[in-house]
Amino acid sequence: MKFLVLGADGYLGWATCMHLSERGHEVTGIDNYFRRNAATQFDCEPLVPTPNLAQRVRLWEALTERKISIHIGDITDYHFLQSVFARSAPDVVIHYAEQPSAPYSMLNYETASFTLKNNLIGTLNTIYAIKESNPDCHLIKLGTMGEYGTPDIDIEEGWLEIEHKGRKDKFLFPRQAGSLYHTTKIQDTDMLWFYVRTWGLRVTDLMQGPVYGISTEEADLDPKLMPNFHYDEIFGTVLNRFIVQAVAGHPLTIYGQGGQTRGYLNIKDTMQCVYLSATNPPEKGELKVFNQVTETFSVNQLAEKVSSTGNRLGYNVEVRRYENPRVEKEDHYYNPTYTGLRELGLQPHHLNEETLDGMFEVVEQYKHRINHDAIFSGIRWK
Ligand code: USQ
Repeated sequence: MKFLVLGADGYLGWATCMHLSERGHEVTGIDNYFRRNAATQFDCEPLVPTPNLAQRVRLWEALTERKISIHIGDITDYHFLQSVFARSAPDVVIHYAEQPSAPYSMLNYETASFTLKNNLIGTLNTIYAIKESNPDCHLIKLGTMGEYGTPDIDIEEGWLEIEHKGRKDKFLFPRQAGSLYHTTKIQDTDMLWFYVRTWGLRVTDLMQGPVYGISTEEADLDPKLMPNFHYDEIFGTVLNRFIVQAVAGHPLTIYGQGGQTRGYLNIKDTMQCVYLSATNPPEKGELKVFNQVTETFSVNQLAEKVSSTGNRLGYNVEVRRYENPRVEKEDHYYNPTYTGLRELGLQPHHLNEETLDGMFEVVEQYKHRINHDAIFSGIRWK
């Protein structure tokens, strides 16, 4: 298949490019280096140095004799996006090219407005480019479990059948986000569903939970191919942060009571999920939705796992409760369904001692690069 990966320089985008290329597919990637530039601006570089995309593509080719084509540019520039579609003629587009950070979206007016424009116009442009170049093309869009929020009822996989005054119909499951970033993902889903109904596009919307991990089959070939592992308050996800904090001798930063529960997955499973979605496309005029998580944990449970592994490995891990900078429930019901991808063949990598040990080992190697100032400044929701 011919794949176009939007956001090819990101934590998941680059790993996905290699994963698809390794399986013999033709891969083109686009990135505007937003995250690289923001990391420089906020002095929060990733833990492991990541060469730029052109350098990584050259290294990948030298190691595997497989080519990945790269275009540096912005998908909110429609003419740029159209020109890449014309050259690469994709069968599948994987859309990761969004501002992915909840704290960034809540920093100030400029970052809020950037998040809204970048995420919504990027999605609109992708939809138009597909319609104009090849309406049969399958769009795989990364959404987030955070679209559902933390309702006091079970979370279904995308859809909910409602019976009202004796009649029944199926609707998108109610959504109520906890940040402006998460809100843009809801707006994306609404936009996708509208164009699926109106233009008959094929779309898979992946409701992904926070991802952790640094190792993938392909990235393990060379440290320069590793995903850009962030541990800072803006771009780091909670488990990756906790491991770096444990190694750095910084207290684990539990926000509030730590009862916040989310569905998590290993980056290796993101690769599997995206690939399974690509090989099981929806019909024309169908929106498939999968909840892309493999297990659920509270923040307290993650802190407990990291501190017990860290202490076993000889780190003296302190766990501390910080006043929660976010507005979110700290003690709530959480029971999402996530069977769709399992039914397609997903073999989950659960969060076990071996995975944690592996992450500690990599973080220890790059300990000298940890910037303590980037760990916690308390970006407040209000
Ligand atoms: N948390 C802490 N301490 C920290 C960092 C986070 O207690 O040092 C808590 C947060 O308050 C939250 C939970 O851990 O309750 C998860 O936070 P996170 O920063 O790992 O995840 P989040 O901001 O929700 O966003 C991340 C990704 C985003 C993705 C989302 C999936 O950055 O791109 O969409 O996970 S989900 O959370 O399911 O919406």
